[in-house]
Amino acid sequence: MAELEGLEFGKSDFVLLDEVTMEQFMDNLKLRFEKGRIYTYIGEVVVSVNPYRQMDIYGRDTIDAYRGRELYENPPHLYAVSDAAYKAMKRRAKDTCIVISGESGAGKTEASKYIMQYIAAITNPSQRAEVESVKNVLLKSNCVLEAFGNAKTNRNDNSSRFGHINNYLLEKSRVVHQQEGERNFHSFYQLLRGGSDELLESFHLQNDPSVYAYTKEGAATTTSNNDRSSHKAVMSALDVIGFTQEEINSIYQILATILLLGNVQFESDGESVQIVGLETVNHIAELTATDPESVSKSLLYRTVATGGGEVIEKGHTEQQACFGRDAFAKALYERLFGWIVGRINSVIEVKDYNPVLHGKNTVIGVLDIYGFEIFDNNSFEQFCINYCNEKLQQLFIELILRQEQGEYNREGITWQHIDYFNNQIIVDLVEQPHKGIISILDEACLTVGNVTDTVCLDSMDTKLAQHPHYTSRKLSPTDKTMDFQKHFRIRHYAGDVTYSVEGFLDKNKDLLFQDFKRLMYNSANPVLKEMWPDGQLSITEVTKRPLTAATLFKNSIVALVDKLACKEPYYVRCIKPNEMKSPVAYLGLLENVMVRRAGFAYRQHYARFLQRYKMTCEYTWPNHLMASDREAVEAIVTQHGFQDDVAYGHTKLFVRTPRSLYTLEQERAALIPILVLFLQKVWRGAL
Ligand code: AD9
Ligand code: MG
Repeated sequence: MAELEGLEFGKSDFVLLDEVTMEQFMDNLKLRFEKGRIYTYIGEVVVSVNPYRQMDIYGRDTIDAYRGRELYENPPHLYAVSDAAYKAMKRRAKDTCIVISGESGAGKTEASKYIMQYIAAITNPSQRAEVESVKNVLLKSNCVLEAFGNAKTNRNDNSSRFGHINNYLLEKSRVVHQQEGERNFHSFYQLLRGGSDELLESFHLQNDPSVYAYTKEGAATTTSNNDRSSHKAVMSALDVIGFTQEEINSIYQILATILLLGNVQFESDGESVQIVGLETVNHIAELTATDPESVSKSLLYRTVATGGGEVIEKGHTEQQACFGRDAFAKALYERLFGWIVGRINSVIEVKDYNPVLHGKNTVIGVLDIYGFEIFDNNSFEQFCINYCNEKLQQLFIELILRQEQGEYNREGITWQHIDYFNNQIIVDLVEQPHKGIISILDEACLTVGNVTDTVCLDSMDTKLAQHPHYTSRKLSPTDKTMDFQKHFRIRHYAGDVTYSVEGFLDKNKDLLFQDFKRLMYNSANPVLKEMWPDGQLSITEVTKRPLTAATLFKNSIVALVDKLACKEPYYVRCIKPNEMKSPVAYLGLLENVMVRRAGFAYRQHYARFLQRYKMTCEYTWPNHLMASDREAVEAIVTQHGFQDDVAYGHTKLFVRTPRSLYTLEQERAALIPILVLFLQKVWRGAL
């Protein structure tokens, strides 16, 4: 069993702080981190600080120490909550979910890997064979999903750019454009740098990312990922997971198609638009098993249904053609990624991505979702990501309160009302029908005519001027950090974020002409065809008002929240060591401590409590003679004089203020060395 922590490591649970202030919280967090303790609890929530170095705390012996134990029996660790989630699932046969949040680079993905590793390791040997194969697929699928869903960003060389539940959350704008210092998804560089000469030649590709419009921005950027060796690992992982050779070929053909598409250029003679250099088009047709004329046509024209039901072809302007090409490239990648996730899911045979299978139907889902993003320049992507976090934060507070309430009810203890900041008002600002930002955006997108980002911003400024969490430049003209033409600001739960409205409308429209969908559906490659089922609709059947990106995103977040709401949640909150303070604020950690302490800070089963503290009371050491454990616990509480600070539940003792418990802990800590000496003497005597 791992050694118990002494007080020199700070308080292992923030609930035990003398006072819930930012100062005390930070002091404790820093002290523990300096002493190499990267994990601390808030009740059952794990707060994790990224150590940025290999820690010797994930080995087999550590796994054994945590297996089947209660939270407080060992120092705080991811393994302890994993075990709690596992036990909850086993005992109550309920789906559980471990939600991991925190900003980019804070360690979410690493944490999710350790959790999966732990659960796989402690699994019942009778299910081993089945689990072994699932585990193998999971480990391999991580490698594949990281190749296709991760990229180098300025915050993290291996940043996950997708939410694990639904591929709407893939940051597909990255396919065609990246910020300075960042890269496209790893998969492109892996193919270009790691693909064999024959393979690249058959794809009409050169082994140089700087040649392709979509990869050249990030080509020079060094990365800790070794693209060449990763390429081999991904190929073999795909094979192990069960992708056929034909499927693997198709995956890489699609990547090649996207790279070539990016290099398609258009020119206009004032009347009509042409493609520059038809060779690339021929190559694209070859790779997608379509014909060059159809490819050209879909790049240059769109089919539209007139009001009278007549179908006509309309030529693009040069700008429209470029826009269409990029939209096509993004959609190709998004569907490819979604299809890969779907295939992996079907191999694991469970509903969600990333779960560790258990029993027949119950699962532990591990949700590693991107955290709040506040950059120098925040765009549509940050707007969506931050809205997602508002929703999760809301669920977090709600569920924690509900869990507390449920526990009090089960134990027959009176519930007291707890006041807390409800961020519903910010969620409403974004998603409310007719009035919210998404609605205003959608309205602008559906308006015919020349609606620009600035026009849309005007409309937002007018409609939301009174909202306490919205700031318009017009109402605060002295604010020099905001540009009149393009900025708006949201006071998020996490803090203020200034968004640039530039590109919002295009990104929200996310318009993909039906012609591209039909082109792909008519491909002779069955894998590609499978990814584009909606290509079979004729133009008159296509709904006139396709859902916008923001609305699709909203729908998938709502579905995600619904899914989480019926699972038993556990939380890991990740923080970066160099900038601890603001995340502590925006993850609502202090609030979390307060909620936890507002009622009863601490609760424990009578038998467990007794086991831990019986040495501190003469009536209970070494054994008690009372009728029940509960009475024995009452004896301990009374002897220490905090009987007014507790409530007795059916099976558990509830302690209101942590101080009472803290006194008990101190006494226990002081007694342990004496006890050890005593036991050593007994032991020697026995020899
Ligand atoms: V992002 O939102 O996907 O951009 P994450 O997922 O939060 O981000 P990630 O898990 O990728 O961050 O961690 C970033 C880096 O921190 C890793 O590549 C490791 O080098 C480092 N890290 C994170 N957690 C640990 C850990 N427990 N031990 C050692 C760690 N290193
Ligand atoms: Mg990640």
